[in-house]
Amino acid sequence: MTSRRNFLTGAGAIAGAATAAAVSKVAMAALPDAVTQAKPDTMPPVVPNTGRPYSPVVTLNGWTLPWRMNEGVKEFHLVAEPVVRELAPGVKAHLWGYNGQSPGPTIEVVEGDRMRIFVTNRLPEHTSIHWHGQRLPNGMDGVGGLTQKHIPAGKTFVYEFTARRPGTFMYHPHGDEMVQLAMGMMGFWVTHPRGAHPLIDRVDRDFVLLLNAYDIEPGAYTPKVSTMLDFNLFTFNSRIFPGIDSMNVRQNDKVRIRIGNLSMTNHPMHLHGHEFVITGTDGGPTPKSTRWAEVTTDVGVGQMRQIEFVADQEGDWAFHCHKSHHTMNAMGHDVPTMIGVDHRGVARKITSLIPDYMVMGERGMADMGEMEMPIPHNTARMMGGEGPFGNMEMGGMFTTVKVRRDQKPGDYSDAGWYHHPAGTVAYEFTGTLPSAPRADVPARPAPGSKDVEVQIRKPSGRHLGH
Ligand SMILES: [Cu+2]
Repeated sequence: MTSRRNFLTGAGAIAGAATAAAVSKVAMAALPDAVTQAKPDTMPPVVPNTGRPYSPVVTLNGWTLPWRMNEGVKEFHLVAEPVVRELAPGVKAHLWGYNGQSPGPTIEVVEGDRMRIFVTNRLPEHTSIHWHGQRLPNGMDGVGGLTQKHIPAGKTFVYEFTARRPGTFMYHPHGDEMVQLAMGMMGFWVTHPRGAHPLIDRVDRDFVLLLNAYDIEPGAYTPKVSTMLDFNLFTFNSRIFPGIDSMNVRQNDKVRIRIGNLSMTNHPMHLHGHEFVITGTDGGPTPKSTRWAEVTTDVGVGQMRQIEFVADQEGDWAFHCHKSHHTMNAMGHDVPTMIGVDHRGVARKITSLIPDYMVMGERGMADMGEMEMPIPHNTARMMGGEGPFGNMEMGGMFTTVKVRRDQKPGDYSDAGWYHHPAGTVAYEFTGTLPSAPRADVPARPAPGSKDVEVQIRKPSGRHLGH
């Protein structure tokens, strides 16, 4: 058996990894070590020291599963098990995942590799793993009941197939899926090309992230598993901003971001300051003639997308889902629009009865980001993330691509906030304002005016049918 030292490919990258304890001596004779990772940090790329060479990916707030070579076969060991995932500093969730984390570790192989994947089930119920997007023998497809027996609790099954095409893939259970996906069981898979490929460029940075979502009530630790649409925490790799690391790159790096969606809704993913092209979809690399510049691409449920761009503009560029409730997160449902409604009198009366009563939203929701309303323990702030200019009022599917001239090649560390050249930041105008031309609209009544009780009115005349 390969020694543990050899097994930990790129050992520095797996610092903090620990071997799962409860594997029997008999099992140890055949099973590869089940390496687990306790920390939610972004681990550096794992440079392969056995098998075919490739340029490794970096999993945002995640890690890559080591393997051992066994007579030409790459052997991996996934353990499906309950995990505690830190969603953001101070917020933990009791999820199900693989090898200590949700999502599970990223699996990286090379086109043509033969794999043997041991899957041990330490969940309280049966599971299976579907290798989403792969060409493989039907009986290795992982659909419980259809192509294999479910893996009972406590048992280990073996999957064997060859990586037939390069591309971006995912893995997830195919049995009791609504529960097991809602609990966080999923992972990423990258098959690198065997050599130079006409449609796959060499890139300097190759990031991977899964889009997922949870429904965890404020103060609770465990997701609700019967939720169909009303998820309240939208995550990259089971992390919410400001718990999501930035993607740190060197100026003029060619950057690839691989995105997979295993949530229950689509996510229009948007990059600031650069245009990207889609170089890969579920079916592999896209023909060059189909690539056009975008700044947003919708990633549907069950889909994978690869975007690529040259990071030629220095700065801290936002990268986020464009559904605003997915970036702000945990917005309460059924909150009425209060903008423009003066309810100070009402609030005063209610406060005399309920001292903690707060009226929200009168001037927009931005006050929420700074307010010190007591929230239950282990609850994500609705809008958070302190930036160099104040609160970013984000909380979910949001992070940044930090482009720096002096970021070293291969260095993934966070250089801190961008230092803007003098005169390049939006600033306050302090001169005299010319009067702005406006349409002739009636003046708004003063707050408390007797002749108007409800200040929000539907437009009439031109907006028939509203
Ligand atoms: Cu979204």
